[in-house]
Amino acid sequence: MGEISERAFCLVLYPNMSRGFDFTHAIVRTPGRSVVNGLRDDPSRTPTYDGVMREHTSYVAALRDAGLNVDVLPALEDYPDSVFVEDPAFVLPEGAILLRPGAPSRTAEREHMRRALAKYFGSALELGEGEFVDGGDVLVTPKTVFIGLSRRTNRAGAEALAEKLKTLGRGAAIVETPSGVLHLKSASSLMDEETILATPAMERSGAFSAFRTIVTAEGEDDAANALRINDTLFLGSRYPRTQEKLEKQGFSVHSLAIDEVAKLDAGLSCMSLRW
Ligand code: CIR
Repeated sequence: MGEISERAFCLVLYPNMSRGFDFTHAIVRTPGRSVVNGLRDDPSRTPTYDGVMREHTSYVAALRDAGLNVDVLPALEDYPDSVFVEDPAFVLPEGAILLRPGAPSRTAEREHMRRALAKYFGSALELGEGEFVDGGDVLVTPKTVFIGLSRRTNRAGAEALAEKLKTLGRGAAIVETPSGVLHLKSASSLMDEETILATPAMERSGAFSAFRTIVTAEGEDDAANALRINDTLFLGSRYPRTQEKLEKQGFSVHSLAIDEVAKLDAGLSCMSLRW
């Protein structure tokens, strides 16, 4: 069976089964000038507003080139981290779930996201009081949605999200995020249906033992927040040796500058919500 007919066959049998990187839409948010005050582990690393804007503009253009219809929301000056739209919500073609970001300064972002998502999804499911999940801790793969426990995502939140996912027809697995990183997806991303790019610590954790893993090159752990969209694999341009590894495995890599957003502990996945 050819690749296309096999996929069509699977979609008829398992309508919720997707490859995990087939998207038509994305939501992004323009960075505010306040982005320079965004949360970060190392306060001495402050990005410039112009630098973040430049990287964001290239990112939006790249998403459009990858085939997405991109909805650009206006900046929210009161919320420095609101450019990282991946964290307050989680979306699938089947529906949207409003999450509850684990950082108090980001709590209100979810109400703004509720309004933005209503246009596409009507009402969204939502996590309750005390159920904290950042979207950066949620990794979609064809059969399982992985939810990482982290400084931002607690067990109550992960379990509540797993329940909501069940109502959307998706199975979930709750895993530990390696210490020292912000989110599960700071340490892992989906390259294709069966391959995960992972940091050495993530690989050692065994969370993705059912997958083929490609481990980031030495000293390039942050490369693990890559982003596959349709046929394009995006990787931060600061990681030439990981790029070489991926290319040796047959991936064609499109590199994007993320030097400024990296100062805010962010990478490629955090600047969009995709479905
Ligand atoms: C934060 O600490 O919340 C932001 N400075 C970075 C968020 C990155 N989000 C993501 O990777 N999904």
